[in-house]
Parts: sequence; structure tokens; C-alpha cells
Amino acid sequence: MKERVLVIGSAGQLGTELVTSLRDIYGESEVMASDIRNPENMNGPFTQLDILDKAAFGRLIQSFKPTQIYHLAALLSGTAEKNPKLGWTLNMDGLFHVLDAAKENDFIKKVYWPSSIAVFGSNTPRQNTPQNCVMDPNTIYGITKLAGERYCEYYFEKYGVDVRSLRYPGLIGYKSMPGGGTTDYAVSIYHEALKTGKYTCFLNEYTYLPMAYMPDALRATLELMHTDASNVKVRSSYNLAGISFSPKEITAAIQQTLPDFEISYEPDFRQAIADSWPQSIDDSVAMNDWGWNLEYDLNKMSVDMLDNLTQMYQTS
Ligand code: AKB
Repeated sequence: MKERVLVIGSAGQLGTELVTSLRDIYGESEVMASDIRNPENMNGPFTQLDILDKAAFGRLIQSFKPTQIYHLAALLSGTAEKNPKLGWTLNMDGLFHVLDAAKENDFIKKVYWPSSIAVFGSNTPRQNTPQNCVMDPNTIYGITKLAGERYCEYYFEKYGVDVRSLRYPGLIGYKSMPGGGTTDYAVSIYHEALKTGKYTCFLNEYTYLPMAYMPDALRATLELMHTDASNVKVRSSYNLAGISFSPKEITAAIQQTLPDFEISYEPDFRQAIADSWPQSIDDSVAMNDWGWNLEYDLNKMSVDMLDNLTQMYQTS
């Protein structure tokens, strides 16, 4: 069967890189990128789409007839706290439009929707957080991700929608910038280390959070989407552990290449969000079900980030 893939939210941190990987697999013309914003540098098919506009989304579905949809459009933790109503509406109604489209159109065979470590909360075990445990998120973003997970499982159980999902930790990559998350510091810190030699972090030095390097996050996403449906035993969302470190530890990793790099700390409202999230994650269920394995540790990621960003800044 010829695959046709629609990516919603293609101009975001993950979407930018995922579209490239999907086009390498399926061919440029078979992957339609879409976003509310026009992307700065994107080649290949693109449609401007506000996923809250159900009629426009319906027209796109009927004209492009995707066999797979990657629905990435969302407000992240920091931005959703500043605009809770929009956070709820975008994150939930957008998902409903996609799940309903998959329920109503047989040609849509698979849906991917990202969840997050934000589904966990203050009463969740913070070390090695298991796949199944207390989940009491206290951010709008986390509440929408937990509700979304329940809906995904419901649509699979009741309507047979083949929806797959990962609970991403913070994502770190050099090709695109994150927008509005609590883990964003771990991308900005590399840019500032190279540009100014200094960085002021909005989390304190001991804040451990799980993060994943983009090549690992992309590979996990594609491996989950490509595995046989019988291997996908979790239809809410799979834990993905990545690497856990604190601002102090990422600073030390950067200082191995840039010894004069300096960090200072000015925690803001995102500190409370980070403090309610796990410090490390147990992703053994993903390992057992579909063979997940992490490749990058903190030092390998830091060397690769700094190498690529150095080249980028030299050529720009
Ligand atoms: C955020 O910080 O909001 C996101 C996430 C962990 O889902 N990067």
C-alpha cells in the first residue's frame, strides 16, 4: 500500500525534523506538512492549517487522503500556563478532530500523537517513574496530555483507531528551537554557550529532568509507528526515559569542550512545573514491547550538539 503522511504542527521543534525523516522514508510528495504558521525554510508540500478549523481540516483530509497522521500541534507547558483556555482548547479539540477523522475515514490507518512526562504529578514516584502509577498533573499542559492519553486508548478500544503515542521527555536538537516548554533551557544553553559563553538558567542547578536527544526521539517515534500493531500493547502512551541530568551536569558536559562557559541561575515559574515532574523514567515496557533502546548519553549528545551548532554558526 502506498503511504501518504500528514504532519500537523510541522513547523514546531519535533515537526521540523520529523517531516525530513518521513520524506526520506516515503518520498517528498507523499508527506504533507501543515501548520498554522508558514515555515521559514521548508521545501516540499505544505498546507497552512489551523487544526481547530474542523471544516478546513476535513477538506485537507478528503483532498490529500493520508494513510497516516502525525498530530503534533499543541501548546507546551510554559505557554499553556500563561493561556490556560487556549491550552485546553488547542490540545484537546485538535486531538478530537484527528481521532474523529481516523474513526470516520477508513483510509487513515494510523495516528501518532505525542504525550509527555507532564502527565505525571506531585504524587507520582519521581525516580524511575513506572509506566503505570499515580498520575496527578497540576499543569494545564499535563492535564491535557493525560486526558488525551485516555481518549487515545478509548478510541483504540471502542473504534479500533490505531493510535500510537510516546511520553516524551524534554527534546534536545540543533536543527530547531523548542517553543514554550519547561525543558527548553537544555537547548538554549548550547546556543548561548557558543554565542556568548554565558547562560542564565530559569531552573535551579539541581533540577533533574529526563531529556532525549532528537535522533533518539525521532528513531523512537518511527520505530513505534513502524512496528506491527500486535506489538503495541500500550494504547495510552509509552514512557520514554532518555537521559536524566541537572543544569549543573549539562554545564559540566559543555565545559569539557568550552572550559570558560559560565552559568547563573534565576528560577522562574517553570521551577514549580519542573519540581512536579519525574527526575527519571522507567521505559522498560517500550523496550520489551517493541525493542526500544537509547543511543545517546549526556556527553555524546553534548559533543554532537556543540559540533553541529559550531558549524551552523560558522556558515550563517
Ligand atoms: C515541555 O517542557 O513542556 C515539553 C515536555 C516535557 O513535554 N518539552
